[in-house]
Amino acid sequence: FSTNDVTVVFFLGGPGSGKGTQSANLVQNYGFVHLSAGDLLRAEQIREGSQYGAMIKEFITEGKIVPMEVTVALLSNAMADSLTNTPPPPGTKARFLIDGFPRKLDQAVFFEKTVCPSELVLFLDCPEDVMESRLLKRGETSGRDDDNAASIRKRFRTFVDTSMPVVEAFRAQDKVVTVQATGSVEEVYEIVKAGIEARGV
Ligand code: UP5
Ligand code: MG
Repeated sequence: FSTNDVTVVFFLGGPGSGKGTQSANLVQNYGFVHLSAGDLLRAEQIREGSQYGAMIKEFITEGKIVPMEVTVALLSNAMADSLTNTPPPPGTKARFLIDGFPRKLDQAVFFEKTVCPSELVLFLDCPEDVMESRLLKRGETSGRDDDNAASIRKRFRTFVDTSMPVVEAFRAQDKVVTVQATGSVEEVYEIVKAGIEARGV
């Protein structure tokens, strides 16, 4: 597909900051197609015949970042599938909300060069104690391999060391809308909406 046909918004924030939750609202009200890199990796992990299943499980449990070739291929395939199966109305661009990616500087550079540059970056800012209690609570029922205290610690570490520099790099390009993510789901969404509308995306 051509980059002229799509608008890409990256949705970043620490583990448990609320990216998935807020994405659901954005899909409803702003016509985004939501692509969660983590969801795509988890689907690939359990796909019959995938050569990456064991590797993905290990990386996710350890809170490490899966090699970008795998993630970028999953994302660009999902974008192409969406454009084929549910093309946007004539004369409009498809709008992709890419949740939880890029998590490392080289991924950001590679994706923007080979797939599509981003228009905007939404960043959910949330303290670790809030994220931890959300994730431990979700872990009671989620079945996710990484919703346990040991994996959560590792995910936080990776986020600070490796993923925050991505946010900072986009901030230097004035692409970031930062949203305090500690309020209720509804309160956070109001701030997200205001940020998007202020940028006209
Ligand atoms: N909740 C949400 N908002 C709330 C609020 N305002 N008040 C109270 N509760 C709130 O929310 C988490 C929980 O909090 C839920 O129970 C929710 O109800 C509640 P959610 O919306 O799921 O938060 P989210 O930010 O999406 O958290 P998630 O755990 O999905 O974030 P991660 O970034 O850790 O997970 P992701 O799936 O993106 O990645 C998982 C792993 O995949 C990574 O650690 C990595 O190993 C791998 N990965 C890669 O290698 N590369 C990638 O590009 C992407 C992922
Ligand atoms: Mg998520």
